Amino acid sequence: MKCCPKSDTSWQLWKNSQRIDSFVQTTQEKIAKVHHSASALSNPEKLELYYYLRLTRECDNAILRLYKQGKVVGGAYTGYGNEATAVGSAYALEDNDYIFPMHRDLGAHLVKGQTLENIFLQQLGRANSLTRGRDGTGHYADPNLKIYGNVSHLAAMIPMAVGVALAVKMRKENAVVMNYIGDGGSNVGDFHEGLNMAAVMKLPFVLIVENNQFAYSTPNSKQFAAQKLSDRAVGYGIPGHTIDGTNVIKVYETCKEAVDRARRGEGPTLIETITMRLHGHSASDDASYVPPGMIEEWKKKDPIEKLERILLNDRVLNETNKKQMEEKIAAEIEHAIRLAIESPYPRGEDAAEGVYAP
Ligand SMILES: Cc1ncc(C[n+]2csc(CCOP(=O)(O)OP(=O)(O)O)c2C)c(N)n1
Repeated sequence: MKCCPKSDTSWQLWKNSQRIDSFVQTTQEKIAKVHHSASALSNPEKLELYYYLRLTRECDNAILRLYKQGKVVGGAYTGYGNEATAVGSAYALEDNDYIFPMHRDLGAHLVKGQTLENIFLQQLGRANSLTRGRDGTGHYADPNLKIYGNVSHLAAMIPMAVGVALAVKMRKENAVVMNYIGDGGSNVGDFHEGLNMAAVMKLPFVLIVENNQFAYSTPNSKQFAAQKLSDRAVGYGIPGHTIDGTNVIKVYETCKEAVDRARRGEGPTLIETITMRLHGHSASDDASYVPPGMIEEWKKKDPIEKLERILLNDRVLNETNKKQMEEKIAAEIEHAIRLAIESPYPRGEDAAEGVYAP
């Protein structure tokens, strides 16, 4: 979780400027705000989760806007509907833990400490982006933050992430590897090989299966016959959970338990989060294959509105601090986009740089 980030993240800036402590209701809660010590979240931490959910959603909106303006390099993939899974899971991690997110997990990048500047430099394919303009999506690695962005071939990332978990164990690092896969990706052979090895070797590994009902246009019913994807955990001899992936607090609590277990050396956990991909697969997909009414029905469980209702009810959030947060997020995103737009594209003559060994 990021209540005390080491880096000067946008959250820290927002927190400082808005005096988040004034939202803390009681001194007792301040005392309880011990970094990573318990799975029960304090009010400032819940507010922080809300901030990350909103930041993720607004980043996605900005990416879609830039895509429509022809400025995004390649496709645009949002995490609409998956935000609580991405944010709640990454919030359970420490700075020295590793993430291998997939294409719906912008929220996990942000919680892990990725800057908005880097996100937009990457989206706009600029020379000073993490891939030096060679890719426009989350397919990047940032070893400083221990973020290893998704491998395009679905599930190929799982054995890689398990390999890192093996290295962690061999080096006796106090770290956990969290890896994400979709319902579709979970049916690829690498899923079995990776998870089986992690289980047999009791590696510090947590696999999140984001079951958002569709793999591109293929519904769950045409992908697998199991009732729950977490039932597969039995075959590996590890714990498996199926939870509401739109409830960020539930996601955090379940992941925290799994992360703690992995850190104690007790091996991996499989967590299936049930959610819905509220957009098409990418900006060029209108999702017309989704049965009528299904998206509308799931919008009632929007992860952000769900947490917002809780926070308003508990008076952690009010119209004033909500508006302040909205304005701050909008300004931060605008600033990052401006920086990215003013940055140069890579030069043609540098195209082979970093591709071949000297
Ligand atoms: C092995 C493989 N097959 C097909 C693809 C093309 N592809 C990219 S994303 C995607 C859908 C993935 O669905 P899912 O795993 O459920 O994740 P979601 O996009 O729904 O979040 C497909 C088919 C791929 N990248 N890799």
